[in-house]
Amino acid sequence: MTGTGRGLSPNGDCPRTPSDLIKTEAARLGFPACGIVKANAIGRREPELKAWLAAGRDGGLGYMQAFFDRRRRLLEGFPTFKTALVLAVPYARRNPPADPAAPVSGGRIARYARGRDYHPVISKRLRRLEQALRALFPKSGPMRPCVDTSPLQERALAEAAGLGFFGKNGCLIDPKSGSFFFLCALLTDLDLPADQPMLWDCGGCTRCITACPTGALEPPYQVNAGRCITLLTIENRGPIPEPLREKIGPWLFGCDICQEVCPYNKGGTGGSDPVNLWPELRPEQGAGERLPLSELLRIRTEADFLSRFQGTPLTRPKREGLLRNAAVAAGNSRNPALIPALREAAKEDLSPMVREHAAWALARLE
Ligand code: B12
Ligand code: SF4
Ligand code: SF4
Repeated sequence: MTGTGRGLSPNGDCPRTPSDLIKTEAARLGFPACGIVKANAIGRREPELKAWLAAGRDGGLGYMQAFFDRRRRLLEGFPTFKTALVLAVPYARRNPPADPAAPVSGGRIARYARGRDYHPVISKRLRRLEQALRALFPKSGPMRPCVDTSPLQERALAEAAGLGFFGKNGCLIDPKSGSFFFLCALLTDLDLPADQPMLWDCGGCTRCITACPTGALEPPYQVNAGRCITLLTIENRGPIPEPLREKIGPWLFGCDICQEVCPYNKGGTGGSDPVNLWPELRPEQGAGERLPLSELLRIRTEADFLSRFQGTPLTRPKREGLLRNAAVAAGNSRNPALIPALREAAKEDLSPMVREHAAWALARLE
C-alpha cells in the first residue's frame, strides 16, 4: 500500500478503516454505492466477453473489437494499479405509475440520455473524489478515472465489487434500487481489501426476454448488440435494417424496454423512491423524455442541431442519425399529422439516408 490513512468514527472512538473513509467520501460526493475490487478482478467474465465477440454479438462496434489491445495499453500505462473503486450513479427513478396526463406523442428518449451528457458530468465528480482521496492518503500515486469509454467491463467489475447482479437483460441490477444507474471506476495504487460479490439472480423470471421487441436477448445475459435498439439508434452510422425498423416503435434514442418490465425497477413512485438524482442528470437539464417528431424532421443544418442538443448525449448519432431515427419513429406512429414534415424531409434533406428513411415512413403513413 502506497499510502492509507486512519480516522475516527463520528463519535470519536473506534478507528475507521481506509475503505470506510473512502466510501464515506464517495457518498458525500454523490456516489451512493461504492465497491472495492482488486486489480485481478479486471479479467472477471473475460471468457464471456470473448464468447460474445466470437459469436459476432458486438454488432460491429469497433471499440469492442479492439477491447483487449486497448486494455493491455491501459494496464501497461498504469503498472502500479492495485485496486479499483467501482461506483454507481443513479440516472432515473424507478418506474413511476403511469400518468394519465402525460403526453403520448413524440419520439421516446431512454432514461440515461434525458439530462446532460453523463461522461463529463461523472468525470468531474470522479476528479473531485480523486482530490478527496489525495487529501486522505497523501502518499498515494497515480489514479485514473474511468467512465464508460475505458477498456474495462464496468458491469463485471461492479458485479465483483458487490454492487449488483447480472440480469438476464444484461444489465447490472441492485435488488434494492433496480438498474437505472451508471457505473464508473477510479483505478488507484491503494492496496485495499476487496468487497464480495452478492449472491442473487433473476430466478425463473424471463420478462425482459419476452418483452425485447427485436429478440436481442437470446440467449439471456448476452445482448446481441446488432439487434439492440440502443445500438441501432445511437452507435449505428448507416441505415437501420428494414426488418428492424417497425420493431423500434416510438424509440428515438436508446431503449428502456428490458429495464421497464423488470420487477426490480417497479414499485417506486415520484415521491417515495429515495433516489437523489444529480441536478445535471435531470430531464429538465437536457432533451427530456420525448421530443416532437415534426420539429426534429425539420432540422436542416448542423448549427440548428447543435444549438438544440449540444452538451446532451443526443449529439452522438449526429444530425443525420437523429433525423433517421425520427423518420422511423414517425413511420411507426400511425399519426398522419407527421406527413407534411416527412414529405419535406424526403424531398429537401441533404442526407440521402434521411430522405430514404422519410420515404419509408411516408409509405407506411400514407
Ligand atoms: C458496448 C456497450 C453497449 C452495447 C452492447 C450492450 C452489451 N450488453 O454489451 C449497446 C450499445 C447495445 C449498449 C446498450 C445499453 N447500454 Co451500454 N455499454 C456498453 C459498454 C461500453 C461496454 C459493455 C461490454 O463490455 N459489453 C460486452 C458484454 C459481453 O459485456 P457485459 O455487458 O458486461 O456482459 C456481461 C454479461 O453478458 C456476462 N455474462 C455472459 N454470460 C453470462 C451468464 C450468466 C449466468 C451471468 C450471470 C452473466 C453472464 O458476461 C459479460 C461480460 O462481462 C459499457 C461501458 C463499459 N465500459 O463497460 C456500457 C454500459 C454497459 N451500458 C450501459 C447502459 C445504461 C446501456 C443501456 C441501458 C442504454 C439505453 N437505455 O439505451 C443499454 C442497455 C442494453 C442492455 N440490455 O444491455 C451501462 C450499464 C449500467 C447497468 N446498470 O448495467 C454501462 C455500464 C455504461 C455506464 N458507464 O454506465 N451498451
Ligand atoms: S434495450 Fe431494448 S432492444 Fe436492447 S435488449 Fe433491451 S429491450 Fe431489447
Ligand atoms: S425482467 Fe426478470 S429476467 Fe429480466 S433482468 Fe429483470 S428479473 Fe431478470
